[in-house]
Amino acid sequence: MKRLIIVSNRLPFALDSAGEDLWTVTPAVGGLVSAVEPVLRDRGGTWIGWPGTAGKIPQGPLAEATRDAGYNVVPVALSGTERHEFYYGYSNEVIWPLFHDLQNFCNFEPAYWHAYKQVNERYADAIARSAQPDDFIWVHDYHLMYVAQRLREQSVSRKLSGLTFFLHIPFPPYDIFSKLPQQQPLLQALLQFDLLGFQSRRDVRNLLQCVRRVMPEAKVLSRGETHVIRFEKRKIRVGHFPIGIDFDSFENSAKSEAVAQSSQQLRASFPDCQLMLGSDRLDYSKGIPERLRAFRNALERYPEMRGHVVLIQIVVPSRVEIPRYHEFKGRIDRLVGDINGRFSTSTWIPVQYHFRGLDREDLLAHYRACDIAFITPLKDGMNLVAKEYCACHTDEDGALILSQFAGAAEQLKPDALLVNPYDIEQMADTIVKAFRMTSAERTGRMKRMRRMVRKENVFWWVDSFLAAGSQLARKVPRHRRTV
Ligand code: GDG
Repeated sequence: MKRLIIVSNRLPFALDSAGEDLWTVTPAVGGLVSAVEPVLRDRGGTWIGWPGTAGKIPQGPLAEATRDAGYNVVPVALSGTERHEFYYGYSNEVIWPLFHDLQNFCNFEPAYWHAYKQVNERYADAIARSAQPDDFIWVHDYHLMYVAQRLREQSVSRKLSGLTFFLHIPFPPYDIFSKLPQQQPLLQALLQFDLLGFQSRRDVRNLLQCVRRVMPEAKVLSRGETHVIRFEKRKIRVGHFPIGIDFDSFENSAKSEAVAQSSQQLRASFPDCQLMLGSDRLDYSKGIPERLRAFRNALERYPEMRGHVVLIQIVVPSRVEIPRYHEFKGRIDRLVGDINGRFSTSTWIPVQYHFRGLDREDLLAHYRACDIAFITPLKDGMNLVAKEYCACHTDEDGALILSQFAGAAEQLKPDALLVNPYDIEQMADTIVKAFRMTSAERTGRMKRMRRMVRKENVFWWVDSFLAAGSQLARKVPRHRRTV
């Protein structure tokens, strides 16, 4: 088995200074960490990333934080300015909104691109220092799309057996991607990897379309679901690898006595009510205002729901340093205030709103207690919350309302209730449909969704990606040229 080297923007925890020589270690929250951490813990290897603190890295606290991790950690140091322009700037004010089709939210500040390249080169240098020829190098996500360019330029990649990349967020269609000032160098950099993995067929389709339009010298060859791009005398494989969750771990924890008790307590706090759950990082791509407006619309148009349904909305603080995120929180606060102000009675408050992360046990208790999950991203690479909700419904009850623009919709669509997050009335009607759904129908749907989530779990995801990566050394089959 090859040694696995994971490279991501951040390490799976953050070191924070709590005074002179005092450091706190906070586990990172988010989809990438939830998916990759159990895998590396299971197989061992190395994780390269930023440890969450600007400037010099405190070696003692870092060693302490990673002593029992089960894998090695290689920190990448970034200055405050680099962090600002690379992370908040290019990654989160250009790529994140653009790749979620929200081009009006982009700030195409030229300095951000220079910082992005420079910081990517820093990560590339860390890879060059840590990797051995036989290692499997797996670079993750939109912050690090330029890393392989540097490794190729320095001919380091020739010594490595395979350089692979997985994009956790969606890849946009050409009409959107073509707004990016750096469309050509960015695509060229992506084509320096040997394997490019995406969450869904939609993303693969979009990437191939962009390559055809922006890089006419590259040839796209496809056979069924296998795609190869020939570029600069190299072959780059492209595929979709829908990310999964550690199903057994969620299921077992959800069955535990502690989670069962918290879940019962939660249910008992809302007698005669169906509980509906939304749980997201604070992000405008997650469709939280649209969800609240749909809930308000349902309460307006279906008065029989008043007093009988509660929306529990958890918003985990994220990227609050970016002004747009701060304003966005204000919007959510006002909508929650409006709904609760208009509809609350002395015995019922329609929206329970938490602006904080819950600990894992509490989160699982919420998954287990809620009759309906209401997940409405405007666009999402996958959306793990949808899968975690299914894994925790060990009673095989529970309805899932899911945006048609979440990557997870491709896998869950026969049994999830799919909605267009821009269609407020359709979402409101779907809430009512889930609210009225018979127990037999919910169970049938939940059973099938759980079967899929259990089978295509995070270990299946890693295995399929590694299997595709290990074919790199072999001869690529002849492909039909597609236009
Ligand atoms: C990116 C892509 C893709 C949520 N609330 C709490 C909490 N969480 C955890 C969930 C879940 C994760 O955060 C969120 O994952 P998502 O997939 O929903 O979203 P992103 O963070 O945007 O992730 C996404 C993912 O990468 C993986 O490829 O699916 O499309 O955007 O695991 O459990 N965790 C804790 N407390 C909370 O309150 N502890």
